[in-house]
Amino acid sequence: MSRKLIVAGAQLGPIAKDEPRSSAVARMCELMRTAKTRGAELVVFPELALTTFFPRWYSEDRADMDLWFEREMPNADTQPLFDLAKELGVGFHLGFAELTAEGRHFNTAIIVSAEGEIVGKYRKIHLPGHFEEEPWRAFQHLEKRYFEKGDLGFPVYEAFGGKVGMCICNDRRWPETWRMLGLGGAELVVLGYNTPLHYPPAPEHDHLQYFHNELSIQAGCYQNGLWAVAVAKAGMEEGSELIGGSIIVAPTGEILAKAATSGDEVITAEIDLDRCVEIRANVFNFGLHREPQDYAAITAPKD
Ligand code: CDT
Repeated sequence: MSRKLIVAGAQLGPIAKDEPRSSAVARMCELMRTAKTRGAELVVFPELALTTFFPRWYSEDRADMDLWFEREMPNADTQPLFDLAKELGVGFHLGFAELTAEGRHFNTAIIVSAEGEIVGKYRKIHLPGHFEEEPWRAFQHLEKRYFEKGDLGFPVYEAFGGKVGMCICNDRRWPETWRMLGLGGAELVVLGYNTPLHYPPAPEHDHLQYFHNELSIQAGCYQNGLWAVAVAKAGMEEGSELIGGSIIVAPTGEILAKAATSGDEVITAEIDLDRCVEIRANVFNFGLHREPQDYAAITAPKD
């Protein structure tokens, strides 16, 4: 049986601070309809897709930020997306800020089936940025202050006829993320990102933001023999410009589709999950060529 499917990346343009979730969801529903007309079975939305990228603002009392978090999923604001997925028979991946019943805060992503059911969850492990206000920055990046490190590891789920894993934004820069997902058998990795064009600690690298995005994702795909759909929230958002460049990447590392704008845009590609074998049976045959006994430093506790 063929394991080909059409996947879509639904890039979002900026979401204003005062834009209600209902508006963001309406935009996503529109993108999902477009993806469906192109035959997509899975639509990938960005990280923290329901609101503006709120970690750019400091609050001494972190409870002030709870308004950006979802206490339930689905909820009244996101139910239309789940309903449309079911109506169209399209699955999706969505990033959002999660506030649990126990009061824990995570940067979370889910996979939702074509029946509108949540079938997978991931909580971001590599949280970038800083804990305290750093007024010298043009804008803050307070993910370390507002989120707890994810506690689910790097799970891989049976979905869309294959094995699907997730990571979120900064995770994509870490080879350990991809190797954990590859070792877990992932054939497709879906991820969203909010990446400012300006990196305050090393502004001399600003012109490399798109390059580093592609470099990380293409390497992750090739070195683990898997597909990826990586999707931006892009454009000038509350004075901070976020990169676009959403891409669909093959297990060979080749980019098959790429966004051309910094706004709401759908990219699609047909992917064949059986093509993972081209890499996994050859240059990255883990069983034959990996030498984990020589990799101990990778999992040793950090200083
Ligand atoms: N959202 C997110 O993880 N963004 C980071 C920004 C750079 S680190 C401050 C990223 O890795 O793209």
